[in-house]
Amino acid sequence: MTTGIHSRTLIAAALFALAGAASAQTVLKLGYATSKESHYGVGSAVFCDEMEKGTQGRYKCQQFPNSALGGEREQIEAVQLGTQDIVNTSTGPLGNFVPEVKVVDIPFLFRNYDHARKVMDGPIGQDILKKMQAKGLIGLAWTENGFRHMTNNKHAIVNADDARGLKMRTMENKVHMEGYKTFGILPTPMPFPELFTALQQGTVDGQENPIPVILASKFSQVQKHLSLTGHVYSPAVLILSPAVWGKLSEVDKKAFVVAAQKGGAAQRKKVNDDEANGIAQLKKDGMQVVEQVNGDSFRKAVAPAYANYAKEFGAEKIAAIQAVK
Ligand code: EAX
Repeated sequence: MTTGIHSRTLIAAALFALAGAASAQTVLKLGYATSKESHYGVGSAVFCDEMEKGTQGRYKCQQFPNSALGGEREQIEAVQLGTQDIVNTSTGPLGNFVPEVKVVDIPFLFRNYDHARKVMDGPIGQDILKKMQAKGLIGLAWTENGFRHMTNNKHAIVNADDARGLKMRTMENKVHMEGYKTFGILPTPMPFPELFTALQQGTVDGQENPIPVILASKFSQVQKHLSLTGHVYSPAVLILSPAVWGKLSEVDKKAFVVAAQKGGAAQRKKVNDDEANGIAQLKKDGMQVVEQVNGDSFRKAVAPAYANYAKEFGAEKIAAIQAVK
């Protein structure tokens, strides 16, 4: 009798353990700079859904929008350390971790969205994604932040000369800062979470960001002028911690990558929508918008910086990116 009860207890315990294993779910912390409704939020939501489905619910996300886990540099650091699992981040501070990324941050390198997306999805972009691994970061897929435009509180910017002397917040990105100096801008690097207050208090005259960020962060409340300078493309990327990646089966690894690619596609689609509808909204919100910027004046100003870029990244590399049709 005693043995009977004992074995029944064992069987029950074994069944309980099995059920536990089947329903075990790992919750991964995913952070990004802007709101849940923004392009980052849309892309992250699709990634999370697809990742959960693709792993039959073994993995799911807990999302931390609005820089709740810190600035992008801090979040990349945390993912590298494994204290955060995933970040959907612009390449802004990423070149400080993975130098190979920096080449895609060169101003006026990409002609338009089509060109930029082709490069990121092609061999050059995919090669950069793989390079992250050696630095303790798993680049799952490129997402997107968008072409950056200037806003400020002083005056309209039509020509590069109009930007001269403006104190502008930039990302913590040397490639940008070097380029922007050729416009006469005084670049002031600052983490994104400090930006709204800095604009509000006039610590800086302006900033530059894609339309989806300007919209989501309500910069129209603290900035009068917007110029569609499109002076640089801002890629973004879903990065996973190697601590998580190392535990995934080959099948789950594939599911994460496919989910990230779908997230990236959704994020780009939201960027398209914001580009199409956002400018009208920002005008409604009171911004003065210069749509016809003298792009040639900016390209001419930045040309001398290309000599340094060529020295740092190789003229062939830059030419190879420009040559993508
Ligand atoms: O990634 O820091 C920035 O200006 C970024 O464009 C923004 O946080 C979204």
